[in-house]
Amino acid sequence: MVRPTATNRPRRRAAPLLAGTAAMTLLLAGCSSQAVSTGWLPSTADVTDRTGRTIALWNGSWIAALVVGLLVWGLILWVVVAYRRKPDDVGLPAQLRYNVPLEILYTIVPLMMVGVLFYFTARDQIAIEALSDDPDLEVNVVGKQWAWDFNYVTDDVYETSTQVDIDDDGNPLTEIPVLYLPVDQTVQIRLTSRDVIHSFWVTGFLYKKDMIPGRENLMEVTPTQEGVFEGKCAELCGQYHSEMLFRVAVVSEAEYDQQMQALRDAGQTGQLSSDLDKTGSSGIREGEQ
Ligand SMILES: [Cu+2]
Repeated sequence: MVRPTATNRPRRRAAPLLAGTAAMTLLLAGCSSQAVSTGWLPSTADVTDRTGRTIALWNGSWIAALVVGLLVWGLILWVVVAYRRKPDDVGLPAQLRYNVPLEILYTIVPLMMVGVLFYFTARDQIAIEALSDDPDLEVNVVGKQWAWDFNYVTDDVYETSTQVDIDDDGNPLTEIPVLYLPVDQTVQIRLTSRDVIHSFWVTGFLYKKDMIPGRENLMEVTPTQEGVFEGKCAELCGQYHSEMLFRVAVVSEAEYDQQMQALRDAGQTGQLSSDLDKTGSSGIREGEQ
């Protein structure tokens, strides 16, 4: 048998290391600084008045988790190496139990970690969920299987929609309903449902909230960047849940006014009643009045 020589041994060990380094370099090269700074979330800090806070909380939690992870992995590696079995060891090593300082340490440290995560989460949640007394605009978004109605409360007009048809590749075949919001204005969104539980989710806003039948959930946001943002239902609500799509268009005040006028011109004034069922007809059957 030929024993490995001193020269070929390190090379064999270096091969997986080199492959690992190459893979890591490729992976990191694919990350733009933008992706890193937003923690790979589908948004940036200037989309609404609240996205920056959400991104900071997300990144902070990851950094804290990584620091704890590195510490734990380091300690594991250290004990594996430092306390490995020596050739002249016999029997079991000395067994350690009822070490009170150690037990206090591993009870208190996790409690402190939970406390830190809880503090920052509660602080940001309170700020994100805050409602103002006089928002610039009120909108009532109604979820229904499997589409959306938008009641522009302040402007007293409405928009209604039916389910979006999607082909096998996920491309929309019919028009996706659009909720228009004016930039830099605080909008209070009142969320309701006509049938089952849905969830109003604007991915770019990094914000979503359930729509529960018989209840009104409130959320408030000030969009600070013009653009079109994808929205979807985030609560499995039946067969065509995946086709329950919408878009939020954040536009200038002039364009917003134009859109409201277009709805007025189309005769869509007033508000859609919450008594309507999902087909858009009155929930009251004939003869029941
Ligand atoms: Cu839904």
